[in-house]
Amino acid sequence: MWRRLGTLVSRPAQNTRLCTSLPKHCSGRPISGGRATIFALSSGQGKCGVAVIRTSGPASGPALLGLTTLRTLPQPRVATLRLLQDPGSSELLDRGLILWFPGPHSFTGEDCAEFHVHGGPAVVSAVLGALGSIPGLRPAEAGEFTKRAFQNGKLSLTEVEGLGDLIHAETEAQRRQALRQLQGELGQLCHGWGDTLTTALAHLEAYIDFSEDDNIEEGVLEWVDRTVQELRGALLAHLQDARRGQRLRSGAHVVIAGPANAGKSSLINLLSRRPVAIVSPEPGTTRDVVESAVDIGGFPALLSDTAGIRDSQDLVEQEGVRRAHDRCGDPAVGPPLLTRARHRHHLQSCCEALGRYEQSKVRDLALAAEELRAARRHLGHLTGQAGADEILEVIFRDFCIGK
Ligand SMILES: Nc1nc2c(ncn2[C@@H]2O[C@H](COP(=O)(O)OP(=O)(O)OP(=O)(O)O)[C@@H](O)[C@H]2O)c(=O)[nH]1
Ligand SMILES: [Mg+2]
Repeated sequence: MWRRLGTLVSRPAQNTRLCTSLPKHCSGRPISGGRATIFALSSGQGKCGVAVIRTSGPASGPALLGLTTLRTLPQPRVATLRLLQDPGSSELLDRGLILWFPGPHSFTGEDCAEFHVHGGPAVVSAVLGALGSIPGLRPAEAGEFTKRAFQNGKLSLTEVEGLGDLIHAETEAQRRQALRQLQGELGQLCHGWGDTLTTALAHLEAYIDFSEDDNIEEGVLEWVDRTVQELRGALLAHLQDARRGQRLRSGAHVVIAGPANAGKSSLINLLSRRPVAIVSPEPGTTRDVVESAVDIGGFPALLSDTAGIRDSQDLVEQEGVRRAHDRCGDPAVGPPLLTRARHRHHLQSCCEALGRYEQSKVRDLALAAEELRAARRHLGHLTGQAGADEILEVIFRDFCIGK
């Protein structure tokens, strides 16, 4: 919502999907039956001091050699200043830093190369064109670098989401929250819960299989019950966070409403630190809803100034008052925020399965064990261990090309 509704604040360039045109000679065929090697401009678009172009895949090494006059690959992870040339025509393209990251010690886990070139559009376009002329290389799709990092086990799904949020973070608090998620805090918590469930399930299955032979320690079932109860309590406590994480990520929408001439526009101007709405001693000044995205102590908020609520004969003002009533609305109504509602959904489903365990254990232990398995599957979906393809597609679609 923050990103979509923040109309009065200039949006950072990283939201823009980069439209890199396909180089003429781009074959995009993977070499030797392997995976295609992808390339893209990974830094922002437009004129700048330095632009970073990177590749990922098996042809990264040949690409690095092709664009430089090197005979052997440079030392891994050490920047080297080289002249860059077109591998076909040998025309000089630029002078820049090159970096070689052999897999698996790279962002994607594959062989990766980076070209730090001068950030002029012609330079970037020439280097991209040269890369596209190398067999096995093709332009990356949006989010493809991150997708490969996930597929190669370099990032969990919640870390991927954290990375996406970090790229889009506009305030300090959003940056901190995203970084925590990127560092894997949520994923680790879920892994811990998953491990607890696995242990409980193993004990329960052992009880089901061996208890009749008296080969099982006493109190196993009680231990499983207690563990499940504690886990359910921990999950419920986590769910009762008043959606703080989601709200921080998307920003709060605050409507400034009240009687005419109360000083609403003066307030939005003060909080925005600029004159977004007209202030005058005349009641009925504001007619249209005026929006301003602000950063209040690191927390994002979208403020809406509205027409003063009063009975008016003026038709234009009547429409303004009607619109003021519409933005106040019912805060409980409206579409849920899909991507991070995902976390809540899986935790909720996990809790429900644990609740059903409680009910079924008195009747049928095998059924109860099945509920523990279902609970564990939901946690797996959250971190991407049990990946649903359509969810992955939604998450990676939010990324820019080159990320
Ligand atoms: N004394 C005083 N005057 C204020 C204060 N805030 C605003 N005003 C004045 O009150 C008048 C109305 O202010 P606005 O900010 O335009 O009020 P509003 O609620 O947006 O008015 P409408 O859009 O007409 O509903 C202006 O002359 C302001 O200078 C305040 O805190 N103290
Ligand atoms: Mg006003």
